[in-house]
Amino acid sequence: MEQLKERIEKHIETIATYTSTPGNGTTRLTYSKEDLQTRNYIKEQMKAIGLTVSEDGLGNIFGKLDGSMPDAPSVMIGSHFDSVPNGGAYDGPAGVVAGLEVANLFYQHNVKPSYPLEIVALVEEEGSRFGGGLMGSRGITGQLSEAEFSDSMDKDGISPKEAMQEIGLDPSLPKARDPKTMKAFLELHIEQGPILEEKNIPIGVVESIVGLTQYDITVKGQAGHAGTTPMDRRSDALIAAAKMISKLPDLAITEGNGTVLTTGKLNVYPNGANVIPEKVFFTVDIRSGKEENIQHVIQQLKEYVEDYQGNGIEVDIEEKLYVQPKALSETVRTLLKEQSEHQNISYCSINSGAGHDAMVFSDFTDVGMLFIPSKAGLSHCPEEWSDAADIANAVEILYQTAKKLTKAE
Ligand code: HGY
Ligand code: MN
Ligand code: MN
Repeated sequence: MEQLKERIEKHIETIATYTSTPGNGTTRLTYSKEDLQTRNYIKEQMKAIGLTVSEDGLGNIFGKLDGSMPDAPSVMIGSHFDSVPNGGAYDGPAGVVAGLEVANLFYQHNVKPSYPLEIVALVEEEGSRFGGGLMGSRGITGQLSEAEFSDSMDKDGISPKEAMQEIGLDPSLPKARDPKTMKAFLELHIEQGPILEEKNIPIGVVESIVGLTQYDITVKGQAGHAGTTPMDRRSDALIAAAKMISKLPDLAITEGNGTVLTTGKLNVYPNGANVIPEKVFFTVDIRSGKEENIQHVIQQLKEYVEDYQGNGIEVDIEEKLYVQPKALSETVRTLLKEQSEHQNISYCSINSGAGHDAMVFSDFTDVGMLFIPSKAGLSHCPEEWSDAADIANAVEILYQTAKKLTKAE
């Protein structure tokens, strides 16, 4: 086990160096230089353990170990390798590294699967560069529209296609993968919350994942001189936006049932200290375990937007992502629990307040997800940390589970 822990630490430490903000967390935007460094590392690791490596038209990476049944559906294990701005080293990579190490155990022990094993490294789960998110998994499952692929832009007006070409990838929207080619999708992820650490339990078997939606909101007013424009003759986009934003958290609090709402992005144009703001862009992220709670908050958000139209203020609202709450496969959850018991690793059931690629695959194949503890429950920040020994525990459970699912000898 010690050797496995060391391998995991080396993977995580190496991938963590691929950041555009060294010393201030992990910033690895999709199709950036840091993406390319990570992509090359992952492909190199896949080849070293005998996997056949490929990339699809979005740049998702696949490492395949063929089974004795050539056309049988694959057992897939993986996660994403992009990050939020100034995020942590484990959100995403822990799951990719776990997949690599499960495949390494197949390789080291010369395990021959009947069903193929596929290790996957997914792009743009966070949506930090192009907005929305879960882009790689939605592209594989045919839920990414041509418009979203072609028309999305990053903050510099670069599209996913242009960004892919800049790092030598060949962009094309993949055809929806036939669900019959997927037997299961397994993902290890850090919990990103305090529960497992507070309970001192090393493994969480995920039962369900919250539904989530993200909106881009643009408020347009009229730029003007801060000194010569009387207060009663202004259409100040920032004041309108600020009044709206300040009211939004109460929508989630009033909704209850664990509903949460976050405004994470806010840009002011032209952003001059002596200029009345002409335009403000901000995001609204809404999540809940029950779809009706999400829908009710969306409806009130849209009513607010309507309330602020007029007097020279124009508000535009665009839905960037909508994924319903998901319950994960009972069969796979049971398998994961049985394997945890066989390994004498204590576990508990847990629900996910974060969104994951697993929720996208769960409409197309049996999905199982494991969590490991996050130190102080912190994530999406440089302080994010998890113990490689916990990742090693998860690798052992996923390895045994994958052997069963691939009907390995
Ligand atoms: O936002 C999320 O829940 C995930 O980190 N993309
Ligand atoms: Mn993640
Ligand atoms: Mn994340």
